[in-house]
Amino acid sequence: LDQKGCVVWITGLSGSGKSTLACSLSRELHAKGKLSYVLDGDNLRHGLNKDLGFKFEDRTENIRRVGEVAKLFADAGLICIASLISPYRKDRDACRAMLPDLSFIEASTVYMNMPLELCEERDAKGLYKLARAKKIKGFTGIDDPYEPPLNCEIELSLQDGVCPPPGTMSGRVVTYLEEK
Ligand code: GGZ
Repeated sequence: LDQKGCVVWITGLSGSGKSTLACSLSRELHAKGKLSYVLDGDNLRHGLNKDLGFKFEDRTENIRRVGEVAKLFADAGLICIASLISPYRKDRDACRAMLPDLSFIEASTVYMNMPLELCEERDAKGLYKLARAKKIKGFTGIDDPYEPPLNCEIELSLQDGVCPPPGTMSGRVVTYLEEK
């Protein structure tokens, strides 16, 4: 493999575009002949992490496990793209510390500065609606916290009030990876 493994960690609210960015990034890397693999929080909760819910300790364990798996992929030389809300700074920092010799890029998605409005407007699965109706408790951004990164490598946000297309955002990540 003519590439060095690394982890691209995408954090942000539900509906902020993490999975879309991960998918776009993976395609773009593939087109450049780079091997990548996407670890999606929501998908992994059906298998590896099916025993975990959304309370504080469960989220911590969720992030820890995905961090360990991401490390294995990176160790195998892949560009591992992890896409999880990962709301707590301490959990993201713990993942970073797990990967001392590897690149660890935490890319926060666009909508973190004015996230709720947009994310809630999208509400692809209707979860925000349920959270507002108190039918789901502890939903990130509604009645559970999200701690924005203080030291992220790439911050993606609205441009002139508009969300850039996924290709533009993944392009920024690719450029960053290439520069590294
Ligand atoms: C946040 C929740 C919750 C609660 C279900 N809080 O947008 P989605 O629907 O498809 O992706 C979200 C997913 C979050 O899983 P993560 O593994 O990324 O979360 S964390 O990093 O915080 O462990 C959302 C859905 O699960 N979902 N209930 N209460 N998101």
